[in-house]
Amino acid sequence: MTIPDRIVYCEGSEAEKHTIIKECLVTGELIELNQKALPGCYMHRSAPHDVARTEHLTFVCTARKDDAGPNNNWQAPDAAKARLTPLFGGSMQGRTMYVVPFLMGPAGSRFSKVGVEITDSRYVVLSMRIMTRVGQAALDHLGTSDAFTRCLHSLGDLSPARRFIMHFPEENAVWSIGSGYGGNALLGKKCMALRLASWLAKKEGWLAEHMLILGLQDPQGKQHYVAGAFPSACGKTNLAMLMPPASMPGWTATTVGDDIAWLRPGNDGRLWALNPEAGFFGVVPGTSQRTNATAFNMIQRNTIYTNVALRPDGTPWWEGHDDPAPAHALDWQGRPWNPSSPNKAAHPNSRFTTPATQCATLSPEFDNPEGVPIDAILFGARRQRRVPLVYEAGSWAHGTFLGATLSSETTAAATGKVGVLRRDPMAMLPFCGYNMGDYFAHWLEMGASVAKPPQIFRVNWFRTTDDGKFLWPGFGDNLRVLKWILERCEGHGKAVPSAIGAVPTLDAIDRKGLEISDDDLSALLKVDPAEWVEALAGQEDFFRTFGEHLPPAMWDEQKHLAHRIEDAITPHDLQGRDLGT
Ligand code: OXD
Ligand code: MN
Repeated sequence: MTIPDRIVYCEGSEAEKHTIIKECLVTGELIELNQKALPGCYMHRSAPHDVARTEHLTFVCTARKDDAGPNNNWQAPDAAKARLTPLFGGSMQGRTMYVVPFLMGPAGSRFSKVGVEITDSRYVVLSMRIMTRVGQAALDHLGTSDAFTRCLHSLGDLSPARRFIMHFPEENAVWSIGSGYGGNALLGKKCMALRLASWLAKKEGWLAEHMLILGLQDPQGKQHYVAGAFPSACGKTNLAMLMPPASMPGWTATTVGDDIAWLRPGNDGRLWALNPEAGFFGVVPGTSQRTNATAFNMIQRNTIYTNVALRPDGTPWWEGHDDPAPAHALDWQGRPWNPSSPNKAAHPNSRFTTPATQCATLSPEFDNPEGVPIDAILFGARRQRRVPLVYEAGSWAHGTFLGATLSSETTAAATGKVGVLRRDPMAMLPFCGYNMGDYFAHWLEMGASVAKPPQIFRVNWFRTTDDGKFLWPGFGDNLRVLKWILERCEGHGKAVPSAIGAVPTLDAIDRKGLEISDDDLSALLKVDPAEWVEALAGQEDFFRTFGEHLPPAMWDEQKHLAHRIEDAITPHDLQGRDLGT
């Protein structure tokens, strides 16, 4: 169909990598960075309008529209292919087709899945080599089976007018054309490991989630693991590489994953998680020694930078770098830039692609074929108001409800306006490959299928004062919140009930070495029932869009919440009224 000039079957060797890099340097797909300072590092500049996921051009193509749900764009599979076939027709003429077998998950794991991506982008091949296990490992895992995801990708002409990312869950396939951007083009990631995997997971009794996985060893030497769902560009990579503050000695944090978790019931009645990826595709701006030294250090070698600024000495720069803005540089589009230029030097969604093995805090369990047992699940989002720093669900069903009602202020990781509040259940709105009503039901079933499900918490690092200042320092200090969460999982940790869930008492958050006033911490933990009344209406409207697919237990949770809010408001409302008569 695509009529390439040449076909290369990728085996994943170092020699193959060097050949492809050399070709990229000739074609301009890569620019060599200063190899003394940054050995093995290269920069890629994308087409200016191809810098983020394009959700409006992303489709789930199932025979029945209802199976894709109101949360997905839908086309019938035949219609989708009829639309795409002419676009793919001859799309690789004059180009090389790369055939890339890849494995998601560790070799030898019952969790792991094989895909094969056909692509005409060398940048995609090099990125897939970092983000997945490419070559023999995949073929060995597959053996004689034909259970692999068929991934077809072409850059096409890179025009958004002819860009589509179409998923065919019923035939375990994805066709993507017109974009070279990570989430649209590295088909092992969002397309396979989330959208298609979520569909498979529903069928097979597991969960594919947009979650980081973090290991925490407490000062007593006990090992814990938490998984956390946060929308794109809300700090999953920073949390996954959390650096315990000096004032909390004895804690060790290790990184299992920063974006995707596959969770399965274990034989011990717990939920076990692994990271199917082999690398990190992280947001560059804001990454510094100060905010995330682990990430900063891990991107000093063998890293592909996309859409960052270039300094005269051949090193990259971005907003939020430790170094001050350079007097002169080239911006992410290669145009001359200086500090008085009106535009940003690096694109807000500029990215690094780097092997997980370079992460100094990588968990020794990273490659464990069984994954790690999860103690707590976090749902987090960017919310300036209303949502407290942390609260705890009373049950798995309540926790599922907290996930289902998650909303967040939008970021640059997807095209569209930034900073607008949108619903993003379980941070999976752009990634759930089927009807989200059925997905909530599946969550409920998964909780019921394990004897000791993780405890579920909602967190919000982003609450601000009225004049827009963050109330919580975030980063390493998030360990103070995680410490309380782990205490709650162990059956202690002080909390008070509120209308929305259990909230820590002021003295329950470890503040040793942190300067934060009682007033600020109270503001962070405050639950104002009146503010939640408004949230209720929005939740109802949202739930209604799923019709019959929404499990009744979600409506029950919603009603319970409405009652608790009403109860919390009533005495307050009555205060000051003349009740004597
Ligand atoms: C990502 C995203 O790139 O969520 O991980 O957009
Ligand atoms: Mn993501």
